[in-house]
Amino acid sequence: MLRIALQSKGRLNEKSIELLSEAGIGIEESNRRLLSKASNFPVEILYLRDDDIPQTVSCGIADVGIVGYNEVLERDYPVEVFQHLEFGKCRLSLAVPKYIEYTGPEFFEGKKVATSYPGILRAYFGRLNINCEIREITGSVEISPSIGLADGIFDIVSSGGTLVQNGLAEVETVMESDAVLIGTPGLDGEKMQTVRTLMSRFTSVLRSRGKKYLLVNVPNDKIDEALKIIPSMKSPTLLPLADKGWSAIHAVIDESEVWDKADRLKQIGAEDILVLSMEKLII
Ligand code: PRT
Ligand code: ZN
Repeated sequence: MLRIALQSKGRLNEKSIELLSEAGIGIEESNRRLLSKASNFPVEILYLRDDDIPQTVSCGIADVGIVGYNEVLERDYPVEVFQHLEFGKCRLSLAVPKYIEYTGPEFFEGKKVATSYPGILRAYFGRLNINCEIREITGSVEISPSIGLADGIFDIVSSGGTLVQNGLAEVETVMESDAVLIGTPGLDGEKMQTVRTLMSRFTSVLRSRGKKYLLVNVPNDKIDEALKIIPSMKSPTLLPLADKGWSAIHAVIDESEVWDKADRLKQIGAEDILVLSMEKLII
């Protein structure tokens, strides 16, 4: 039985459960206690605050966990980073009051910066040889400059709206983050096998996101042109139609390219273009 630590509430909770569910691991809503079993896969779920997940995984109380990469770097416990999961995307940036004429990181020499991520920031300034006083605070970092607590801040940025509302300008991006699957170093063979199955299911789920299944009928003398328009993941499927002289092409394409490819296919004489949602793409 593999024990997975998830954030109990907060930004990563829902998306973590959604990813597990799309990977075929069901957790009933009513079942979400501190520790609960999944219905159809050998895992149990431990719900924790995100701050506690790296340590819990590092010491083996949970075998794996899903947490922001920023927390993994900040806490700095020995854990394996198995997989980036492409949700909870954000960046950790330095920001200063917008009226400041910022010229570069040396601005921070001898200054004070407020943050909840002192470890990552200390390492950054260390790499640049900049002496800056780091003031660790746990919440509302963005108001620190306006109350005279610091000259700048180092915090998570997503849309940038919070910085703008507080009269701050983002000046340096120190790291990019997303949710990651982490694990206890040196998991035994059986647990590692379950982790591999889990990762391969996650990969399938992540790859099928944003993809569509395209079916299109093309005159046979236009197949080569059509195949140039629809490069597929491998070779697209080509099937002869009952109507001689025509074939059907099936392919998986990015959702963002659907309209462009459909327009170009119509221009070369393709007909009956069907675009379907893709349930799963198992690799
Ligand atoms: O209760 P618990 O301790 O478990 O949760 P928490 O309150 O410490 O964390 P939570 O749920 O806020 O965030 C969990 C993780 O989500 C973070 O560690 C990041 O990896 C990721 N994440 C992604 C974010 C954001 N986007 C985000 N926008 N975490 C926080 N924010 C906050 C940020 O702190 C700032 O106040 O949103 C604000 C900025 O957002 P914008 O859109 O205005 O730029
Ligand atoms: Zn937290």
